[in-house]
Amino acid sequence: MITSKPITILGFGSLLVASLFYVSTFTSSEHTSKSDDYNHHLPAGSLSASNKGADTFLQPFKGIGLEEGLNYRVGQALFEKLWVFAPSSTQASDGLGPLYNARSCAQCHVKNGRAKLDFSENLVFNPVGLVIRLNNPEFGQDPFYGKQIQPFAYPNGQAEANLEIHYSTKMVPVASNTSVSLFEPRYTLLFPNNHSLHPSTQQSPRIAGALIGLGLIESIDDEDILKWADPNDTNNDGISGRPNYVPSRDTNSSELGRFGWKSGQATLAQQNANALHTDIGVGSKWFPSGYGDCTEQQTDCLAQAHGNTEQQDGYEASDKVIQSILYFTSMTSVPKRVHLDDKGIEGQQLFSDIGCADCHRPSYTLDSKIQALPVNETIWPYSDFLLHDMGEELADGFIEHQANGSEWRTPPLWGLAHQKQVNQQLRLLHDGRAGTVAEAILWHGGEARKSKTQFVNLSQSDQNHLIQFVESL
Ligand code: HEC
Ligand code: HEC
Ligand SMILES: [Ca+2]
Ligand SMILES: [Ca+2]
Ligand SMILES: [Ca+2]
Repeated sequence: MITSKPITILGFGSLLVASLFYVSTFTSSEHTSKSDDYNHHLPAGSLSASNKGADTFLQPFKGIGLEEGLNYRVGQALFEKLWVFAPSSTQASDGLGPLYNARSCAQCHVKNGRAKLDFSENLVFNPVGLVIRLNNPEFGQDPFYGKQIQPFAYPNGQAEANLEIHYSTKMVPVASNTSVSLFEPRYTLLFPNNHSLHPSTQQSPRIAGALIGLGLIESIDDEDILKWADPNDTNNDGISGRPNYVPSRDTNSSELGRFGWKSGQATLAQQNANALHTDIGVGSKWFPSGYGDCTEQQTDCLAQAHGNTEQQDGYEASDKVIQSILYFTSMTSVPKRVHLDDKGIEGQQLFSDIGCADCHRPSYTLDSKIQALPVNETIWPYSDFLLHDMGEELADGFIEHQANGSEWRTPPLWGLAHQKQVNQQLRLLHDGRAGTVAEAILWHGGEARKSKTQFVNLSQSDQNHLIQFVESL
């Protein structure tokens, strides 16, 4: 829930030592011995990309042709393009808003990585790239504010709301007489006009994630994902991955969701078109309105100009634009992992021993095609793409199709090693509240409580090895 909670201090009072012992292990060592054994240093198989510093997440699959490479860069340009308000002389770029969260995809997915949060003390104000989604069980969305809060508006228009995130600290014990501070967010929406949210509107804060390997995720067979589902926990291990079935505008039926923090979207094409419409305010085939997220009650918003033109098939963005962005998001590769020494390999063993791999499923074997590219690879995303109850502390109370208010999709862990060099920050979990892998683990509850407790009970050096492994992915 998004509510205010008092600061809770657990544990050993003044004996607490803050999280100093998590040494970062992003270096690559030259060990040979055991470390040559590990077989999944190529998360996208032979298609894996190399390390390119801040541009590491902006690389197409390795080995594609020259023309494919050019198409990829055309898609990237559209992903980075700054949209402008209609009407404008450049009809190819107008259609922004009227209400919007950002002017380009890349403003939130920074360098194709995760959004960056700017902290000032324990406060974040109007973060670009962290959105507040809205749902209402009766109306499907908030009757006044729609599907999402937009903090930016048309010229002389009013933002829907400003967002303040306050963090309070709580210490949780790990290992004997050591503890880690967790930062608990509290979300406050400040409405400049007299409208508040409908009393039964649910809110969900979500950070923009890294957009790597998405074409590979899309080409995993439904059956392969579903064979890990165990909705009634018939094998009694306390873990009940559930599929989310979500409406598809492409096939007019329900399909297995796999994108978004609650697996709320089944296909990349629809996810992208939805983002263009809701986040930027640009309509296209599946979301044809040029008014973005304006609702019927927002009459000032509906009185603004839209950018539908013949040149764009009668929409703000033509199918060609959508296809080109789709190409870019489908063809982005996953970088190679950083080298693991023997300690890290022990960490890899612990990752399965204490049950992390029960949800963060290591691998899939693909026999498929992405855009015209044949793909026969074993990939290592470390996710089952299913929903899990993660306990009250992570719960947002937000229902998204079959996902309930405490369920989240297991996020893939690939690319985690490179996150920091892409946007100078590591912000983990659905709202970026965790700044280290240890913090992320300590927030795990619900179905993952058992695994978390086993982590806490490991020796300090085993904890470090496990973290070293996760940070190598
Ligand atoms: C205002 C910030 C913002 C903008 C702008 C934005 N996104 Fe996102 N994006 C998000 C958030 C937040 C999520 C997580 C959504 C969810 O959980 O439902 C997301 C999720 C995604 C995903 C799913 C990723 C996954 O791992 O499942 C894709 C693909 C995506 N966005 C593509 C795009 C494209 C393409 C654009 C531009 C047309 C775009 N986004 C613009 C914030 C943004
Ligand atoms: C019951 C399933 C489950 C188990 C077991 C589990 N996780 Fe997770 N993990 C999740 C889910 C779901 C999330 C996303 C939660 C959220 O964003 O609120 C997550 C998030 C994470 C993240 C943050 C990823 C990101 O992109 O932000 C890390 C790191 C992580 N888990 C590591 C681990 C480790 C290490 C273990 C073992 C100690 C573990 N997990 C056990 C389901 C699980
Ligand atoms: Ca528009
Ligand atoms: Ca809105
Ligand atoms: Ca089970």
